[in-house]
Amino acid sequence: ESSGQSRGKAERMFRLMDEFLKNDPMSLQKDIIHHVEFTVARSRFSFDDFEAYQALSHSVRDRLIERWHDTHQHFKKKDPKRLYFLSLEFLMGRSLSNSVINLGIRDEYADALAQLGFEFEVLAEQEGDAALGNGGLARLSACQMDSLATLDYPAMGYGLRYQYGLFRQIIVDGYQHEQPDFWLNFGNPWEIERVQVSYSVKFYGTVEEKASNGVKYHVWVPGETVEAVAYDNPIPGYGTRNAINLRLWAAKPSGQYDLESYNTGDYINAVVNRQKAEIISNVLYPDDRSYQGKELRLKQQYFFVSASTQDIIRRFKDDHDNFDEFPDKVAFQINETQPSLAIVEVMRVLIDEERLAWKRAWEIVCKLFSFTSHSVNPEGLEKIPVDLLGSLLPRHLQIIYDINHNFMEELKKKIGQDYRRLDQMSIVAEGTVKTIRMANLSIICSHTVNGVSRLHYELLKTRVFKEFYDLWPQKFQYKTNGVTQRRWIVVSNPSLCSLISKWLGTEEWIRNVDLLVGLREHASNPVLQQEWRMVKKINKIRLAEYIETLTGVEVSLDAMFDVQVKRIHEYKRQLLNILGIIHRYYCIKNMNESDRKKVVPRVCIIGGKAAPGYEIAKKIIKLCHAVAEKVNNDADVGDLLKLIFIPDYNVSVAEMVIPGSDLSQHISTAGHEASGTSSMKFLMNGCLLLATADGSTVEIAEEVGSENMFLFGAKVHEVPQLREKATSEVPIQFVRVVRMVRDGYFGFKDYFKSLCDTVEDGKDFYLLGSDFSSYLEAQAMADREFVNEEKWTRMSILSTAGSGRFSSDRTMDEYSKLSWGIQPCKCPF
Ligand code: B1H
Repeated sequence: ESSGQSRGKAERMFRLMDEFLKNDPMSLQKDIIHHVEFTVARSRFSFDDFEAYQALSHSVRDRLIERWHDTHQHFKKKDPKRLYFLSLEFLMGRSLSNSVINLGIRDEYADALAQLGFEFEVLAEQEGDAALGNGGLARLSACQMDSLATLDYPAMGYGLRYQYGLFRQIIVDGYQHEQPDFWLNFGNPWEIERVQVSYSVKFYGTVEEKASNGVKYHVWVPGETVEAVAYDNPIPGYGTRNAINLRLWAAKPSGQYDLESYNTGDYINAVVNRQKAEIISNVLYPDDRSYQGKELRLKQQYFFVSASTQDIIRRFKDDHDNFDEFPDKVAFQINETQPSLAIVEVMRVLIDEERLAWKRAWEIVCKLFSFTSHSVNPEGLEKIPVDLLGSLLPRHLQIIYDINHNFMEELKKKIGQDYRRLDQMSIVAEGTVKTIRMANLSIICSHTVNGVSRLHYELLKTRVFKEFYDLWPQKFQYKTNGVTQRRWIVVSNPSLCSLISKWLGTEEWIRNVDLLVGLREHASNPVLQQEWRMVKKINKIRLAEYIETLTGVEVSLDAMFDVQVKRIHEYKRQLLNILGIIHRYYCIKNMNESDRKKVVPRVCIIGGKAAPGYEIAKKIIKLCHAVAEKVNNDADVGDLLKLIFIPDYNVSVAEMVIPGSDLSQHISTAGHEASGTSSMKFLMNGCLLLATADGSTVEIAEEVGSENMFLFGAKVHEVPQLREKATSEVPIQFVRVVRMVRDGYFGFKDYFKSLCDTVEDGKDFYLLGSDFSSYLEAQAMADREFVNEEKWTRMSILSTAGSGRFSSDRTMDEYSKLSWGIQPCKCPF
């Protein structure tokens, strides 16, 4: 074909396409019905809500794909420097509402559905969550993808397509049980399977040294090969045509046949064995922050890193014939240490496959990577046993040793024979089990190391990575985390969204969240206040109905809804919350009738999953249920106090719980929460924060003013001394509530013993006892303010107004300018 002919063909196709995707309600109706009949293959005369949801999603998917193709073409044409965001976890949640809102066609779809006799909200509820992650780190990745798309950054996410996401939590007799999350069983309209985009990933085997023309090189002869197949998930930006890609890899048996076993006649076993390859992407590890040195986990890490690296290098080589420009066109972001083998993999490809000299390859690698740490605990850092790494990835271990050798030599020149320090900074940790320190590898090979809040950055500099900070202060930065206001206000709280737009006179804050400060001047306006309370009421009704269907407990809408939802961890101190509730219960029980009239009614809501092997966290969940059982059925208490545990807390549950809460708790022991991001979502939704000065809350207080929050507890610098103290001054109230649990007041005496032991004087590592008095004071303060409607509402409005800094839009702009060196690349409409 001549170029003229092919252009003619392209134009004709473009015209056909142009007619295809119209967004008026009539066209949308036709389109939905078309998908009912031909995609879902149900009769257009009879389909249920779930089938309607499927058809609707496919119709939306078509529109996503259109923009996603155009964005891809545009990036290819412009060839900007691109960001590749590598993360082993993405907590995307549901896609339908978010997609139609970002595409700007929500109302059109709602109209179209209404005419077909369906309600958009009802269909949206049919969707299950994509829960390919554990908690904050994973949801952060999801928020950041939304911001990157919205801000037109030429970015792409890479991760693993787990067959089973995070376990479902069910509660039986107050105990947590885990069930598999079969999220793909009913199909997933939000992904595009790309069977033709696949790469071989090698494992095990041996390394051979070869030479050509006197130059030595290494050949890795693998013992196993697995195929990585791409599944693309379009991520639409808001108010832009750009839709970027989240590429998740699934493991499939390799296409390379093992002739031997086929020829020996064991055909059935050969096929069955090949199928085992798929195990790699089967299941997400449910423990956040604990490393167990499991081979399968390491295989997952390398599998996704190798496929992504091959994909990135192939894309670069399509348009470039040498690697000189590689660092000008490519930025790698390493989310925590799990993807850090990418560093070694790029090094390996450059020297072994592209045959660059070590020095040249190393220069390139040093310009590519930026690493974000989310950790605060040096003991929690990822360490991979050398034996494990050496058997699974023999060549990588050699390269790590070489990198470490060079680094140690350099370091000796700088600091001399300071063996203690050399030892701490080495990538290889000697000991009974020799291990590779992934954080050291990441820091040494990255040009920037980011913390996730200012406080976290201070801890990285002075404790976690002190030795490295002293060596390379310029590498260390922080980018305070943020969340996307699209999902956390526009999607999850439509009433608040309309109210904000009305009072600001614009919807522009959805793209430029700083405009929320405009609410400040109206914070005392009685009309806004009235409307603001109305919105809160609507959301509380929705939450109360959910609670009632789920637990059978009826809650009063006049009560303060006090919420703590996050993963269950000792450092997050859900136990402090529960002990505070026991104290409140004790007080109510011991009051006379007239004092009871003055009690501010509370609905205490706790939700979150415990890692399956985390015994103490599981006991906290059981304690919550045991206390709830007693309190909720006590006639003396009535509506004054209710305790609700919300099972299976996940992204879609969060979207309902957060808008419906009055107060939220972020009460980690200072210095243990690197950032915390749920606080930001609550803040945006006008919920007041009861919090310790930890991670992001310190910066939140600077934005909204500490007078608009309930802050309490020991400060970071006080924590070490408090721990040192042989016995601290633990208040009588604390001793009493722990005693009640210990003595079996809530039953299960033996079961709760080890839980009570964790907070005994002298062993109370997370300082529940020493923070208890100030916690109760902060709670009492919240009670006092809550009855002052005018003041509470003003504080609530000021919270939303002060939340602008905590948008992931700001975070992504900072990373782009200061760490990645990328610029927006906007696809024309
Ligand atoms: C956070 C993790 C994490 N910090 C390892 N560390 C994991 C580490 O599966 N793993 O191996 C999983 C998760 N996650 C959280 O990151 C912090 O605790 C939060 O404070 C922070 O807000 C969040 C996002 O930065």
